[in-house]
Amino acid sequence: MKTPVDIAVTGAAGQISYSLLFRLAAGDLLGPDQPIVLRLLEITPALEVLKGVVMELHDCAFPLLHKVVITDDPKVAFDNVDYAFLIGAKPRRHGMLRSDLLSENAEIFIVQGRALNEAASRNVKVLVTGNPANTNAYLAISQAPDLAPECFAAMTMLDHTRAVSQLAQKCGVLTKDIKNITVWGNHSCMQYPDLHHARVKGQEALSLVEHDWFVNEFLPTVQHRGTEVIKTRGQSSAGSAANAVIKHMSTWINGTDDGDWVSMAVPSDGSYGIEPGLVFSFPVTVTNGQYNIVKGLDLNEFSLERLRQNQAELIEERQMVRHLL
Ligand code: NAX
Repeated sequence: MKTPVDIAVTGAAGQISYSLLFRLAAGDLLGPDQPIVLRLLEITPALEVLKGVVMELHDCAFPLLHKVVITDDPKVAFDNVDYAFLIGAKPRRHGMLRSDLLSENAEIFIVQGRALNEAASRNVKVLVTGNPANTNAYLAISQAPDLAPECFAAMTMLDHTRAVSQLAQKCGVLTKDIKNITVWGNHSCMQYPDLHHARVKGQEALSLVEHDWFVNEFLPTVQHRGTEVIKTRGQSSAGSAANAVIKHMSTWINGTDDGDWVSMAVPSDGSYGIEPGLVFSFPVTVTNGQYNIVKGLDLNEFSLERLRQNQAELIEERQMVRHLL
């Protein structure tokens, strides 16, 4: 029997977690012979609801679920964890300014960055999903000097899988036939889902679809998909977000397929002119549990302009929370 692995999930009583926790306990991330301990973090008023979720987890009698810890203390949640899913964040309330939303969430990720620095395994993989995900990840990294910045990433995998699915539907192929799509930049409506290097069954995607479709349908559809889901379902994406959380982390652990890459928001190393340290979504490959930004892709002026817009938005977000550091 393998030693159980500790996994932290924040915002554990929220809707994404309601899908994610059952998949983690079923072995969807670490496989059918790896026992786990779930360490679940919530704010104090949500602990009662979280107890109900834990009752359901126990009711499933998952053989791999060795223990569940629930807490409102980040240091307890992150104690010696190998994987941390930072999902909990405050939603935007009616009439709230973007700068207020950024500040309120910044405080959460500053506290959690410090707690990770103190308590987590030195090889922890931290995936930030709570919005604004890129800036929250940037803040957590800034508070965790004893952890390598490469221990952190923010999630643009849902944008990536949305883009893959839209292109597959347009071309009448399966999603497995699509390779080398990139979502660049910020996990916001500014994001740039890029088809210039994408391939469909080995053929260049942009030779198979009209340029007008790429610019005027594909781009806005992927950029605004989250809003469309809220309009249609009445609630924000949860099942698809949990799926993207699992896909991001399992790719980070197991590696990318030969000849393909995925999109992850990671600290920039200066590639493509993006300011070093800014958490920016790039095409990445993963080997031996380490992500590497794909270098040297040719970007035309259309693409470069969109990268610059994303960089400007992320610098503005950082500016709005800098006083808290
Ligand atoms: P919910 O509002 O259902 O759940 C959030 C949970 O976080 C709540 O239970 C709340 O009590 C908890 N929470 C708040 N502050 C906390 C703190 N300091 N410590 C621990 N827990 C805390 O939201 P849900 O639909 O689950 O979405 C969670 C976050 O993911 C949101 O910020 C959302 O915007 C973001 N998303 C990010 C996506 C991405 O691709 N990066 C896609 C999906 C999602 O929209």
